[in-house]
Amino acid sequence: KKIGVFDSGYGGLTVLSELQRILPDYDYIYLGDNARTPYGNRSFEVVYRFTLEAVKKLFELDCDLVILACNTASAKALRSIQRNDLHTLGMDKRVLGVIRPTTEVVGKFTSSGHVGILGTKGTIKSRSYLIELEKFYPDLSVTQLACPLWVPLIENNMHESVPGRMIIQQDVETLLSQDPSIDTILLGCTHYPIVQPVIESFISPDIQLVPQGEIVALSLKDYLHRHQWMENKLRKTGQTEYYTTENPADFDEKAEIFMDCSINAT
Ligand code: DGN
Repeated sequence: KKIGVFDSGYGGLTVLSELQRILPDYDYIYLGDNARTPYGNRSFEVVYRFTLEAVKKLFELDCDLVILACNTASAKALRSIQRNDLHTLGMDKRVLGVIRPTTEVVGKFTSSGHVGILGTKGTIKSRSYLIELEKFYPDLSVTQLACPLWVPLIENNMHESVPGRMIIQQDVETLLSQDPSIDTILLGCTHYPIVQPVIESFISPDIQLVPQGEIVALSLKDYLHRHQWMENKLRKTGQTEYYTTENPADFDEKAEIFMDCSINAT
């Protein structure tokens, strides 16, 4: 059995890279729903339907464990799939998201106790981070901001252009103006590690940016350690296959923005 990694587009590749680095022995299948990306502005029902289709496809491709490497899908679809669909799709299968593992550790990065969260409109409006953080770190002061233009900028490789940089800087400054005590910014969208160098070029070095890839990979490592029945059935040949719902040649070309290696998608 393989580990499925799903995102609405390319963003989940930043999580996949960290999974491959930290857990290199397992076999992965990446699925990007590039034909219907972005999910950021879509309704709850639509994100749920699309994500469920992706999970079913990954189960058919022999993945018994699927990571929703997309905050929007994790915020809007994960709970419903876990509650309503898993028992019909197979009790021996699991679907995990990226929000819970991130919120479990994010409080450890801050000394001021003031954290900022950047994400898509869907993630921010769902309030999932606020709800989860409240459970783990009730004293944390959390300010969140939606950055609806970032995913299209990144997917079109425009994030380093002058207008791209201006938009990114403006959003980060808006967040910081809402709470100047923020010392930690969570990049709550799997696309955003791509713009980390852009943010670092203008932000104070005292502010820490927290991408999710490594956090999710370490959390999966821990999960597999605690769930040996799942770990035992995972194939370990260190291979990854890539699937897209759009044109595979386009996927291969753009994926290079997100990964160091070149790939060959189906
Ligand atoms: N990468 C997705 C996330 O983490 O929310 C967002 C992609 C999108 O469809 N907007």
